[in-house]
Amino acid sequence: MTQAVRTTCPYCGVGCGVLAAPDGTLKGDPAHPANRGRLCVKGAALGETLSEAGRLLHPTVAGGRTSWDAALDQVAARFRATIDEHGPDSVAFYVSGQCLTEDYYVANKLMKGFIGSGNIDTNSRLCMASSVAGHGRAFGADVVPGIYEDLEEADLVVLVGSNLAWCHPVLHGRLQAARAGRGTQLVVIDPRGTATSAGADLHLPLAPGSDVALFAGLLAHLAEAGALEAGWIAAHTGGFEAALAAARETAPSLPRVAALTGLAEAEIRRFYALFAATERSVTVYSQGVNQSAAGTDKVNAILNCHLATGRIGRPGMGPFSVTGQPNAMGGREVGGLANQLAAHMRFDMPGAQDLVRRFWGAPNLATRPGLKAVELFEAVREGRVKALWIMATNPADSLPRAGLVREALAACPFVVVSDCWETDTTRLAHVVLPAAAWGEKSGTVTNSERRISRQRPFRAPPGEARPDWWMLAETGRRLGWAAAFAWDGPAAIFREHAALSGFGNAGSRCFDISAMAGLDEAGYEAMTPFRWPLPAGAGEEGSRLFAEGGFPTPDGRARFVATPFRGLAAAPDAAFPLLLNTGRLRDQWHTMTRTGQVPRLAEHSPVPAAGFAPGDAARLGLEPGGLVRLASPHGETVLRVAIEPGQRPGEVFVPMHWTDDFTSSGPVDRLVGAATDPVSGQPELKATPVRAEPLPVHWRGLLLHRRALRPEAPGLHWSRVPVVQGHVLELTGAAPLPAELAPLVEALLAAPAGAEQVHLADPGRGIWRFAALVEGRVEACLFLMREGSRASLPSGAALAALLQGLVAEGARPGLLAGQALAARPAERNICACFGVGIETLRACILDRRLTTADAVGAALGAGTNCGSCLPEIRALLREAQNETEAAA
Ligand SMILES: Nc1nc2c(c(=O)[nH]1)N[C@H]1C(S)=C(S)[C@@H](COP(=O)(O)OP(=O)(O)OC[C@H]3O[C@@H](n4cnc5c(=O)[nH]c(N)nc54)[C@H](O)[C@@H]3O)O[C@H]1N2
Ligand SMILES: Nc1nc2c(c(=O)[nH]1)N[C@H]1C(S)=C(S)[C@@H](COP(=O)(O)OP(=O)(O)OC[C@H]3O[C@@H](n4cnc5c(=O)[nH]c(N)nc54)[C@H](O)[C@@H]3O)O[C@H]1N2
Ligand code: SF4
Ligand SMILES: [Mo]
Repeated sequence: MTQAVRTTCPYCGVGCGVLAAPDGTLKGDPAHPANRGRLCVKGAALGETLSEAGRLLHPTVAGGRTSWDAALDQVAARFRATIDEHGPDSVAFYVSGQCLTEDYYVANKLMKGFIGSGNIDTNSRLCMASSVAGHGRAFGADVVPGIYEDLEEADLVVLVGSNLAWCHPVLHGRLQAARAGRGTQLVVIDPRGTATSAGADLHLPLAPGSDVALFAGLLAHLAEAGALEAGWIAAHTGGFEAALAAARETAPSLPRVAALTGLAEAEIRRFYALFAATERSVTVYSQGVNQSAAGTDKVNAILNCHLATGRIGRPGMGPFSVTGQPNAMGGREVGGLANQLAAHMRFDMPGAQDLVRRFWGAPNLATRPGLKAVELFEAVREGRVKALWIMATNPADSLPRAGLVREALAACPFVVVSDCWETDTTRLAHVVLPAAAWGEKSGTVTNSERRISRQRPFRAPPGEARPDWWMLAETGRRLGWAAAFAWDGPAAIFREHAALSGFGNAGSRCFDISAMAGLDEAGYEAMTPFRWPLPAGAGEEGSRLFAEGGFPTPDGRARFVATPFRGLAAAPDAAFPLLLNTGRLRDQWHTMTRTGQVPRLAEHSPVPAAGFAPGDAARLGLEPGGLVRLASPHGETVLRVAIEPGQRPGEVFVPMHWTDDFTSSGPVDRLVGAATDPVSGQPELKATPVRAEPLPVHWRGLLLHRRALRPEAPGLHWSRVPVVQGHVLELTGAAPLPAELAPLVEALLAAPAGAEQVHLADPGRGIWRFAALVEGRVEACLFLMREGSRASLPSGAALAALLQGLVAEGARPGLLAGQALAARPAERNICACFGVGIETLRACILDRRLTTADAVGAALGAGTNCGSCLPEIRALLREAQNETEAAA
């Protein structure tokens, strides 16, 4: 590599361009229109995820290493035998918004076109399915009408169920920069106070699941306030009267909206007035909307308000579903959801099946939708699906009722998993296929604003890892369809996908990139990011859509959808009185296979915790840093307690990220219920009734180890973070320390045979320290401390330093007694780039009377690199200002 390679970040749907330089450094691509050179903290740390340690290197069958030929022969033979005996619907693929479009296209073609079943679904079912369904109902197709500039050109941005500051940080940064210039009003609608709501002009902490009522009330208000765009409604839409009538039934009055949403009338009135008065309004929505048993209605309730005001497709106006995964959109474009066919065609569109059948030369084409994710795993558990291929997703941790999902996988006669790392899902597979990862594979992704960008390789895959499209195409050939799966690389697949998008289209489908159908290898190599639609002959890339109507419905009109209000799928009751809300943290990505390897990304939130409102914690007897047992009808777990002032009373928030690899708590999805939206099939992941009870803490400990241990002991709770050359586990004991410590110490220290052991005990003060060395190198180190002891544990960082270098023989007795190991600075890191903690920030702001984030940056460096911590720094500035004002 002699020149920098232009590629795209593999995390969120903002789709930032990344430049990989020949010297191995990565930075934001100034030429990419999504980020113009910026990266958030996860993107900035991508270089630290490229280690080959822990990668899957070779195909395995039943745990034993084998060749690609043998593994793929086995996959094809088992799928063939199952299909022959039980029919095509007895097999399934479960894929992912993290597949590249080319991978996705091949998977969809193989299942729907040639195996002949609709049984391919994707983790987008957990992510965007309600938006897809809502767009389909209103617009006739799954189209996001806006572009990123709209967030910068709006006078009002409403964020519904979106923690944009943490989940789409670069887009949030663009919005904040625009706000500084034009004073954009920001309204955040989220039950929980977040880093996003902290910077808003108005935060509406509505009752979980009540969005439909709030937006029904808004539609009714717009009608009353004379804010409707009657001419536009008449020219470009249908169904308005029925939708308004339903809205008025749900929300006949402000007090009624207040009762349903739990909000104060004054704050609702303020929001409604702002929306009615501001033409340039953008409503951004995400998982607080989608992941709901009323998700599709939530989407349509929002779309109704934009259609009623004609605020769509014009600068600074429109509804905007921000996508989660890097290629959530690409998956929807190829038709990767079980109820889609291909290229934005659905099974029920007249002529669509015939068209796809002819284009693919696929006499076997599936003729009806397949099973949606939750149903699919139900079918696996019941034995109706007998062979399953999972690709680029980790359902053993990320699907609701994860315990049942694991049972399903364990019971399934044949499970294939392709991944880059070992996961809780690969452990349940018969065949594990090592996939090439980001930086090693080539293809395209589509971001939230319909922009297609290249991912380009800049390093060779380790071992025998291969790209996903290749494994699928090889399987297709082995199943007897050589000609249909004969591509020589991703460019050929992309050309075919582009051609299908234009096939028999003639303007009937928005998704059309047929201008790219003739792209040769050099053209694919040189492709610059472009936005669809881009039909053959188009002069320029696609931009905003639908300002002048022209919806892809039979009559060209958009549809208002009546959205009667219904509550949560399962409401809290006496047995399970709290609601479990789940979601994301700033510095982790999903099930942590990549971000979980990076020490500095662990520092922001090192321990999985359940966040309670202060009043609830007090009532339940929960102490910060203590342990809580959370139980739902589906499962239970033990977590650390965090008190979060922004938490809505009656709710507890648990991040979705942790897995069995990182904590004894395991994935929170073991507790989460699987009630689904009747239209989209998307599960309600943000509202499961649970019960919480405190557990006693008898002792605490820290374990440093070169290996990623998963220790077991009675009452032991642990969580692991990576450090340079090893791991640190935080230990909390819910059972008393045994009188005889040795067995516990032996189990935790897991010292290699023959290791030299050093220990330092002070039972009087209730603290014990142990180390194991091999040839002068620290192998493991353990600190145990009785709860209530006046001693303290060292910081993980101080402990981690022991892994560096050799310990001279004479120094070994004193190894565990050093000054650095004596005390633990209780600081949480806010700026991951420069390692600046919260107390340092607070002190500096107060001492130097700083009032702007720029001034903090100048003083401490914090916030001057990726900017992911700026929302938190601004919140600290506001906190300091409030304190100063209160004191004055
Ligand atoms: N750091 C980071 N960024 C990510 C990801 C990641 O793993 N880590 N994942 C990416 C992916 S795939 C996705 S899908 C996106 C998700 O991005 P977001 O949707 O922004 O993230 P979440 O934290 O899942 O949920 C957003 C908010 O919905 C709120 N909420 C819960 N119930 C309700 C409700 O009934 N109504 C309303 N209005 N709000 C509610 C929650 O309190 C939460 O703050 O993030 C993407 N970006
Ligand atoms: N309770 C709760 N559950 C949730 C959510 C929530 O908010 N709350 N959010 C849901 C949402 S929106 C999402 S998107 C899902 C995400 O859930 P998952 O998709 O299960 O999460 P990831 O950890 O991103 O899994 C991706 C897997 O693909 C692997 N991988 C990475 N690159 C490649 C590649 O190129 N090829 C292959 N074959 N493998 C690769 C990674 O190592 C990882 O194991 O979780 C859902 N589950
Ligand atoms: S905002 Fe961050 S995670 Fe999302 S694409 Fe950009 S750099 Fe990647
Ligand atoms: Mo997602």
